[in-house]
Amino acid sequence: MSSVACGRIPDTRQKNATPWRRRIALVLPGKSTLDVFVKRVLPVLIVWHSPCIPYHVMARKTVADLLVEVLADASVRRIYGVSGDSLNGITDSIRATKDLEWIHVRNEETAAFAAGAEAHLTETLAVCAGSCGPGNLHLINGLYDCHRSRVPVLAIAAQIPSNEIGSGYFQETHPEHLFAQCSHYCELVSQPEQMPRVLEIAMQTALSKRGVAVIALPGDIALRDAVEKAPRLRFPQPKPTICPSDDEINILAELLNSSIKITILAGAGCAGAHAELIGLADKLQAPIVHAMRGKEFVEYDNPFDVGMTGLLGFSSGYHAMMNCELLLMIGTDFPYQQFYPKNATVVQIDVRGEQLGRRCKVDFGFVGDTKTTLRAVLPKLQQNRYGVHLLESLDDYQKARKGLDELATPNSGKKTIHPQYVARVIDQLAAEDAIFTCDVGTPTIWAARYLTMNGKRRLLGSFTHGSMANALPQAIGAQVSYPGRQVISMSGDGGFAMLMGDLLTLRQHDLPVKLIVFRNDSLAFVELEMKAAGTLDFGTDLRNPEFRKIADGAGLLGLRAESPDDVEALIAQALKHDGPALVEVPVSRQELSMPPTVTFDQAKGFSLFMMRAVFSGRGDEIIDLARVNLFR
Ligand SMILES: Cc1cc2nc3c(=O)[nH]c(=O)nc-3n(C[C@H](O)[C@H](O)[C@H](O)COP(=O)(O)OP(=O)(O)OC[C@H]3O[C@@H](n4cnc5c(N)ncnc54)[C@H](O)[C@@H]3O)c2cc1C
Ligand SMILES: Cc1ncc(C[n+]2csc(CCOP(=O)(O)OP(=O)(O)O)c2C)c(N)n1
Ligand SMILES: [Mg+2]
Repeated sequence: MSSVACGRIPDTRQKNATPWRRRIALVLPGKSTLDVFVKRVLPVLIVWHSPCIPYHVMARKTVADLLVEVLADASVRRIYGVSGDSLNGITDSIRATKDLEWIHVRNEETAAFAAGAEAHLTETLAVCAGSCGPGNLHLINGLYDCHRSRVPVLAIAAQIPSNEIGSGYFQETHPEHLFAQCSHYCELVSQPEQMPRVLEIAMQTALSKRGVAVIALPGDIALRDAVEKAPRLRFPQPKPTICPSDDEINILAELLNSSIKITILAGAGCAGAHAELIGLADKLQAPIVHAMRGKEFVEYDNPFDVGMTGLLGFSSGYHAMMNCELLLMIGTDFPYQQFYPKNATVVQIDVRGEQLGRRCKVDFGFVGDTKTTLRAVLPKLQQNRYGVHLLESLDDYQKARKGLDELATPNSGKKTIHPQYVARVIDQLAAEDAIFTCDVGTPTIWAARYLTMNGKRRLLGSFTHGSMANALPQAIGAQVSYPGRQVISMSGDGGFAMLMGDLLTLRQHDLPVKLIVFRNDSLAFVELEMKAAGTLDFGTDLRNPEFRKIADGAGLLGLRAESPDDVEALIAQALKHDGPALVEVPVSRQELSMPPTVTFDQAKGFSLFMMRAVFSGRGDEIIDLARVNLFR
């Protein structure tokens, strides 16, 4: 088979080396006249004479070309990944097109998190890729996050040469098994005839089931001639509305009309239904508690907001749920059973039937999307005239809010920088439409408590999967998707260091992400858990470098706060900086993030910790803990 005959007609006006010319170069190396003729003259002749060349000679399209075309046709704009031999066919096709961008990151885990962030923010399919074996294994943790957060992501897991599968070949793994748990669909493409059908099924599955789909594609198959020549599916993404039946809506209305102390627990499933949610709370005179992933959609412009519940929550959120007669869960999968009321009637609305009753005993479950369901039930509701429960909850909220605000003080003139203050400054200085990401660890607490949402701002974390090191990669995906918006990563020093290599990606792609590193020289969240469990903290110390200098070396603006009085000016400087910037803020390590109620077990844990600490000669730490939290 001649490479010339099969080569795609090169676009000589485009980038230097087309796949076609490179293939010829591989066959005829050297700098001979013939080489010059083949490389420079022949392509031009072929383009000139292309109308005369039979279709099968001029229009060779590889499986990889087709893959790229299908993705571009479905409005995918980029693929995040790290290249590798088994991916060469795909990256080569991307190189030759203007429709798809290759976002080269330093670790495939970053690629998956970044694609997840893009999918979350844009609500469209995002794509990541890894080369065979270790390359795509690195994707897995990020893909778990995407899958569990229900964002549509396609992963391309390149595979070893198809004729070697099953031989224990170099880098051999079995992606169909490896990705099975973190995807709705995972298939090997072993024949060109499967394309683009398998790819399209994968894309459709990721979008309609919301989650991850994976195609495993051996490098040699990617380079084979495509059989089908074009995408098969050309329709806009369906957006069905789902409403409970009329009978069910009547039952729902009756339940709500016959209760007076109602609390709403609203989650991420309330996105796009803000007006309906507020209208409902008004009719029912119901306080609204939000679950963490619902914060960005529920908290803003909300006179019924009483904060979050859970270990990181507000006491007001906790009490509003515990004191109600009827708890109405809407679009939430809030996971912690101990924070649900034991004696209230529980009614749940969720678009997925399988979610009903997953977290607590549910008395009535309704399958419907929030907007459609609330629109259907609202006209059937009577105005609740009993406002006491709402007023009490709002009053509680004000007190809880005040308590938390008092912890976010600058501590001016002193040395200790409180992380709450740093979060408050970020909130105050950030743009109207900033996108925040927060690392798992204490940054999640500070984001939950101190960032103000307004309907335009966005907040991403690894809230469901709970993986460290999410904030920087998600910030990369956010900034790539929205180059004009301010993107701020609230990073822990542990989380940041875990995927720190991708600091380099900010310069590589000129992404003006702002990283605020909460440097407490520890895995502080875990220390807190250890204290609460009554064990001595162990394995949580971090001997950190100066992150500012690392940032500097990576070509970012690197800043470091030395005292509370530096914080505001430095964060402002970073936010104004025209490029990526990192602000390292040494924050106190022993900030307690007290849960809304301290359970007996937790209280016992703390005292046990203190006793053990004294016995082990670490009483100084308790004094430190007390000084930071009790006497400030
Ligand atoms: C360190 C750490 C600590 C945490 N502590 C807390 C805490 O104290 N408090 C807290 O709240 N969270 C906390 N979280 C987050 C927590 O783990 C959950 O991820 C979060 O509570 C879930 O929020 P959600 O219910 O809004 O979102 P999800 O879990 O995503 O649930 C959304 C639900 O809405 C449904 N849905 C989607 N679309 C629609 C629609 N259109 N109509 C109807 N239904 C729809 C989905 O099927 C799903 O059931 C913590 C996370 C971390 C990492
Ligand atoms: C990949 C991964 N490893 C370990 C954990 C357990 N874990 C949860 S929070 C945390 C500490 C995070 O430390 P850091 O980023 O420094 O934040 P801090 O809590 O200190 O502010 C750890 C180790 C995890 N969630 N994910
Ligand atoms: Mg830390």
